[in-house]
Order: sequence, then C-alpha cells, then structure tokens
Amino acid sequence: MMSDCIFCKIAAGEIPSTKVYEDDIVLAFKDLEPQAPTHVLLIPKAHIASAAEITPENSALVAHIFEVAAKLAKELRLDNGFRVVNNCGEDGMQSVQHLHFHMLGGKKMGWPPYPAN
Ligand code: DGP
Repeated sequence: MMSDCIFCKIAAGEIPSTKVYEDDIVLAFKDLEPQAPTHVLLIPKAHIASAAEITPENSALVAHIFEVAAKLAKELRLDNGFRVVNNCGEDGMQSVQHLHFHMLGGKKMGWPPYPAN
C-alpha cells in the first residue's frame, strides 16, 4: 500500500466508497464524478501506478479485472453494452496514480471520445 494513494486508502477501507464488487484482488466502486448513468471504477488492490507499469508478472490481474467487468455488466444490467476506459499518464489525462479502469454505461457513448488534434 502507498500511504499517499487515495485508491490504496479506498481499497483498505480508510476512505469510504460505494462498493459494487470486491474480492482478494479487485475492488469496484462508484466513481465520485459519474460521466454516465453507470460509472464504476475497477482497481487492483495492490498498488500499480498506471497501465504503463503492467508487466508479465502482474498482467494476470488485468485479465481478472475484465472478468469482473463482464460479471458486473450483467449485475448492473448493461445488456446493451458498455465502455471500459483507462487513462494513462499526463497525455492520457490520468488524475489518480493508481491503475484503474472506468466502466461506463447506461447511455449511447460518443465516438471519438476526444478531439482529433
Ligand atoms: P482518471 O482521470 O482516469 O485518473 O480518473 C480518476 C477518477 O477517480 C475520476 O473519474 C474521479 C474518481 N475519483 C477521484 N477521487 C475519488 C474518490 O475519493 N472516490 C471515488 N469514488 N472516486 C474518486
């Protein structure tokens, strides 16, 4: 655990969150600033700073996170589809430096999600 990491504190229960799924490896909770009718964050409990830090040693947890996303899609009734987003680094507009995947649904998304230039 990184003592100054907000998502480590959420994973440890030191900061409250609205949990929607939890196991030994992964926590899913509602985003504080929802960008869609359903907006959940999926995080590994272990501290990994970003998607740029994924290695052969820790990549299995990414597969697990996507298994959880598929399970949650059914529970959250996202039958019509959903979007999973990872913001990485400064250009990716990552604001919390603990790996997380946004799961968004409940409305038709726009594409592309950003201006081209
Ligand atoms: P990103 O920009 O990809 O790093 O997204 C960080 C997300 O985390 C952003 O949508 C807002 C959310 N967030 C930040 N702090 C908290 C918090 O304390 N609780 C919850 N539930 N969400 C948070």
